[in-house]
Amino acid sequence: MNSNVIPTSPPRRSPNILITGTPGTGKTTTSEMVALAAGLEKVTVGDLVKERSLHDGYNEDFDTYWLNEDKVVDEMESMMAVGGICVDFHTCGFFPERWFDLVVVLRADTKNVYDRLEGRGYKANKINENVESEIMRVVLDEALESYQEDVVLVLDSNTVDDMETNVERIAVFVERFREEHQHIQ
Ligand code: DAT
Repeated sequence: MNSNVIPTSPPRRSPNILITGTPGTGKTTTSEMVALAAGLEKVTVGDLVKERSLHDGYNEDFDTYWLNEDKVVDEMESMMAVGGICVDFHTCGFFPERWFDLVVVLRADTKNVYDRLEGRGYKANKINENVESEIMRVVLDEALESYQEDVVLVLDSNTVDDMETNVERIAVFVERFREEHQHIQ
């Protein structure tokens, strides 16, 4: 990010939240709970990429699509302008900074990431790449490089208790944001 440029968010009454983290940290589960608890619309970018072909083909080695970032941003722009969206994706640096009022980075212990991805039937190379990525804080560093520090919230996601506490905390943020922005037409 160019630190001389102050991003301007369009006024919105309801916040946009990004929930990011290494695969297996609990993004999908947490964002579903956040959407329910806080009355946000959930957008799982991985599903959108598949459903609307926002990719440049399939990467057989890693069983995943080659993301076309420009297509994703174009597709999401109009919904993000309205506000009230909870986005879930495992990478975060290519989204426009102005889209998000809160960027949550979920972290989990290596063993949990490993077990969760193994349980999902991922290939060994994909599990190892993600476990290494979690150890190296790849997504966390990307978030800190891409967004203002005070917008980034780093939360542990190891236990069900963690998840419930995280959802509650994010829901409180949403409620406060709405109170503070209720005058916006
Ligand atoms: P992600 O979307 O980051 O890949 P997920 O929400 O699909 O992760 O979670 C993967 C699995 O791990 C799923 O079976 C739910 C479980 N899980 C996630 N976060 C958890 C937590 N904090 N405590 C217990 N289980 C969790």
